[in-house]
Amino acid sequence: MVDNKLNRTTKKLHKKLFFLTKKGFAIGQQDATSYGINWKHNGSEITDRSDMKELSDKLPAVFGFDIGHIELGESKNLDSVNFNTMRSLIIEAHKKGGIITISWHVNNPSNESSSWDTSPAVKDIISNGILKNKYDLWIGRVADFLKTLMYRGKKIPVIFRPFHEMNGHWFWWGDPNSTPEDYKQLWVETVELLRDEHKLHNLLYTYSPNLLDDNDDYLKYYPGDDYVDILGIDIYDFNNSEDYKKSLYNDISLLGQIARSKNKLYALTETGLDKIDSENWFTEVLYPNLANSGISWVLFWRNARKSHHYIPYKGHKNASDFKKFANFPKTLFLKDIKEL
Ligand code: BMA
Repeated sequence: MVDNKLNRTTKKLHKKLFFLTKKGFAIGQQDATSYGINWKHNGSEITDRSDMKELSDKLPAVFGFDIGHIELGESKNLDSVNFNTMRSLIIEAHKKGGIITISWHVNNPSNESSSWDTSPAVKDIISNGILKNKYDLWIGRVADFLKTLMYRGKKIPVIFRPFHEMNGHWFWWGDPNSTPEDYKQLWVETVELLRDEHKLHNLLYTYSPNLLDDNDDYLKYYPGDDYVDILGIDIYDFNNSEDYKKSLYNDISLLGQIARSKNKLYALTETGLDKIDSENWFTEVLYPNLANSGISWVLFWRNARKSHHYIPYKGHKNASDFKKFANFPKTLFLKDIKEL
């Protein structure tokens, strides 16, 4: 484990994530309770509305959030979710027995543009570079938020997944905008700030590259066994189910081999087919590749709007396929993981 002072509830979550793979894999969605198609949480009352629940009568087991823009001291994240609402939703999900995972679409510290601004920055943060003071301030704001995620006097376990898809070519922290060595150093310094300086002992650190191209090496940016708790991968279907199935099969098999050799957990940390136009996608494309894969969870991306969503909503033409998937033996929702 990255943190030998991990709190008890986080250790328990880590065990549970191993244990649940004996039954199946947990189902998650990004921003599942923050908003959906044509609705948004109003922030004042606690509700557990979720497109997934409206459709299948089941809440997800894994609740994904993103803290992009917390570093700027803003009140809302990059997708307009208010951080106070996010905190309440995290506490509520944890209280119900849910698993929390947080990604961080952090802005580029060199010019404060978005994560997708590829101006070089990593080399100027690490080893006391010129952006180090700003980065320390930003990590301080991340830590301040994470410290407020408390339930019954204890810090809520969080699966933290920073600097993802580093082998894609779109983020400032990834290829070709940072060398693997610099990326690893940034990761290590980030862990040390959160764990040692800010004394956060409720985080499981997850490394998650994007799907592997032919020449990609899963471990190219891997900061080392002492700095990663969970191995992840993000794989999307871009309307070519044959390619997607191949990637799922090949990449998750490899991920499983690597993870098992290191005795670590592994997960499909982001996936989906935007708008789900193809029939039987959940039951025929996705499920057969995940059923015996050994992953702890799968996280579908967000239901932002009719032109960008990953779970069918009520009345969607492929709604019944998701309902069928939700009743398959290995898909584990909130109720299923609570009973474990
Ligand atoms: C992307 C899209 C964007 C969003 C970003 C962070 O995949 O969904 O609209 O801003 O994730 O959530």
